[in-house]
Amino acid sequence: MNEFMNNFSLEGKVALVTGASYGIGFAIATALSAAGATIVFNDIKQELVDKGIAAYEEKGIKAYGYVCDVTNEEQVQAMVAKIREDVGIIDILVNNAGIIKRIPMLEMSAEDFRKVIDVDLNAPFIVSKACIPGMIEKGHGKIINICSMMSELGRETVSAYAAAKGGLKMLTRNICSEYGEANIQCNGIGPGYIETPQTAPLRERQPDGSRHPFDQFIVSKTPAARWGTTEDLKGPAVFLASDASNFVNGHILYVDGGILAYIGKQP
Ligand code: NAP
Ligand code: GCO
Repeated sequence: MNEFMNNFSLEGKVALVTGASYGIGFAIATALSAAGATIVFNDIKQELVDKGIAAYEEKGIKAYGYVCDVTNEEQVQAMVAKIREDVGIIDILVNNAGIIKRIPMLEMSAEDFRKVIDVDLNAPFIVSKACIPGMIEKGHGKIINICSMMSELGRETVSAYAAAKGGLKMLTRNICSEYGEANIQCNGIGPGYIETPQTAPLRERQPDGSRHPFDQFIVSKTPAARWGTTEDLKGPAVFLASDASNFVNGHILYVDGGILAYIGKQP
């Protein structure tokens, strides 16, 4: 690789991607691995961690998997300490783990609202807080928060998710503000609508075999005229995890096919 391209290398770096047994987290982890990083991931269930390890092995990646609920600060602190023992200090953190509950606000319980906020906003705070001391010790660090278009826009039934992802955008900017001096860059990736298990209900074929109305709506609202795939997120993730982005801080990089820039086709 020529000298300039070495800026995108993650050789010798330890990357923790939360909730990365499958989906966006898994794809981002495989990309960071391809750039040279050692991959560490977690999931809530041992069976999913085991499945994840096998899935990484199928791609020729030796990943380190840990059972940890990212909303539980004690578990997170213990996991980060164990990772330091087993693998090393975490250089790159991708706060990917997330849930969504699509419920009209007036039908949503406060408990359900809190659950979404807990995973999608409180957990990135908890995991970042656990990883930053090690990054300070090493003199560098990269934190990538997986935000969303809902960090900018609302829509029916996703009040908790939008509130959490909007908050995650501002947590990203605050970590940037508080730890930029320690050579820690904290940025976000804001995926558009991506084909993963989380959005499967929005793409289900109708009984008559036609496409889901929401599927058609998103394709019409996206200049790229398609849903994103996890492949689309790999390059942006490697960029934000690498030295090539050392002066990019507090930025949310939207990977959305242009949907946020587009008012939509005249009916
Ligand atoms: P996904 O397929 O539902 O995967 C989410 C992952 O997070 C799963 O591995 C899940 O594990 C894990 N997780 C959930 N709660 C957890 C917890 N408390 N502790 C540890 N792990 C936990 O979702 P995805 O589509 O890949 O999305 C990944 C991230 O991208 C999320 O933050 C999501 O909000 C964001 N995003 C997705 C899209 C999209 O269109 N798909 C767009 C923008 C942003 P379990 O299986 O054990 O629950
Ligand atoms: C929804 C979708 C979105 C995507 C993503 C868009 O119900 O609107 O799940 O929220 O997951 O966050 O960026």
